[in-house]
Amino acid sequence: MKRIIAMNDISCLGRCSLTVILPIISASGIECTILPTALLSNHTGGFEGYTFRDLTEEIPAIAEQWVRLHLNSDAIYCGYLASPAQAKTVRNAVKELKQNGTLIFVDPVMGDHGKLYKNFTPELIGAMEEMAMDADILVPNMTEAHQLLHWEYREGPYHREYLAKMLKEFEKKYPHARTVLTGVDISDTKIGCAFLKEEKEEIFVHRKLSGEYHGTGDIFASVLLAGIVNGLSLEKAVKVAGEFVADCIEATIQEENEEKYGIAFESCLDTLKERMGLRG
Ligand code: PXL
Repeated sequence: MKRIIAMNDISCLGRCSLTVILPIISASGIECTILPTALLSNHTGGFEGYTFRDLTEEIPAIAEQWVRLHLNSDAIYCGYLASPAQAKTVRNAVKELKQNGTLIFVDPVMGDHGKLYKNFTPELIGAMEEMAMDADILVPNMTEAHQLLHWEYREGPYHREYLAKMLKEFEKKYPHARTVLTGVDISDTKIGCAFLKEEKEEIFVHRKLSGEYHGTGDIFASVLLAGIVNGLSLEKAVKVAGEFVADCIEATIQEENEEKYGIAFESCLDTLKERMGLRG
């Protein structure tokens, strides 16, 4: 069975980070080995307050133990980082655990809708830039993409030329990575993803639904990575991830849950393997 190591926090309430990554990767028929970086009562957006336990100290010990066990992995997935010190520790752990052929997948979680999440200092953003340098696949949303390039934030809708320019800039600044821009506003009714294919920008568009749900980026990224590890092309994996997110949001709207409680992806989990062209 394939294996993905997911280094991310556990936000106990609010459906994001490991509480969505783990079930989605598992439901895609891939073992998900988790390395929790922090424990929070809930995510840092939308709720009044949160508790936080930093698990940075545990990371090197866990990574060393896994090296002793010769743990192999098809991919390592890194996301939310709690502090610059943690970023350094996570980068070291990735270096230790990476083998020939391990895909490094970085979701540079920093903010959304033009705003940074709480706690994101310039130093932490700098640490995220360094992490992005290690990525084979990098999946910033538009808020994060502007940050990573040091561009002033510009709201959508985004035109093809702007996205092409941005992607070319990513190719220059992060030459090692294939960058997929996510959650790209195309129009009032359409949202999509953009990436370069043979030097030309490709834009995948799907329907935009109302609501700004927490954890959307984590769900998209988990399906995308699971699809790639299952052998789908980047194009096909982007399409599967976009459609999955849209279907989950539709299911969520029917439940009339508040946006901070995240996307009700549970009812769609059993469709993942089929979407990825896998049997049973
Ligand atoms: O989904 C991104 C995310 C991950 N982890 C924590 C967060 C957020 C977004 O707010 O607060 C702790």
